[in-house]
Amino acid sequence: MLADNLFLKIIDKRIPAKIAHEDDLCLAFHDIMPQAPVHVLIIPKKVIRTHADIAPEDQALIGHLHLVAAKLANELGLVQGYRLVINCDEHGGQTVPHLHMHLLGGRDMTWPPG
Ligand code: IU
Repeated sequence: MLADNLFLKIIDKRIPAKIAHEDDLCLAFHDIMPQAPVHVLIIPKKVIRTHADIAPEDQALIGHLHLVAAKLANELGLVQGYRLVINCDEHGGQTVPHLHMHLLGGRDMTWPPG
């Protein structure tokens, strides 16, 4: 899975990314094709292909991703709010097969999503 290898390469620093946060469990970096003034991807270092593959033992890890998202939203000045998105598989529009949370902010979002 080439695209999966690509996020792993970002984790391993084999390809560069604009990193917003890193700790033992996750990495957050600015999306290369931002869909909002702030568009950060938060990814677990553990390989989890998609949302449907999250296992009971990942519960704390997934909670951690949310805490990091809230911290980043605060640090990046998203005082008027933000949107978190996790795309799952084909109907969800997932293109990279490594679980990732989009943190989007800096503009009004529309609903329903496309
Ligand atoms: P999706 O939910 O799988 O569609 O999101 C994948 C995102 O990864 C998408 O917003 C891409 O712009 C982004 N991305 C990236 O930031 N850097 C890359 O090298 C690749 C994709 I490939």
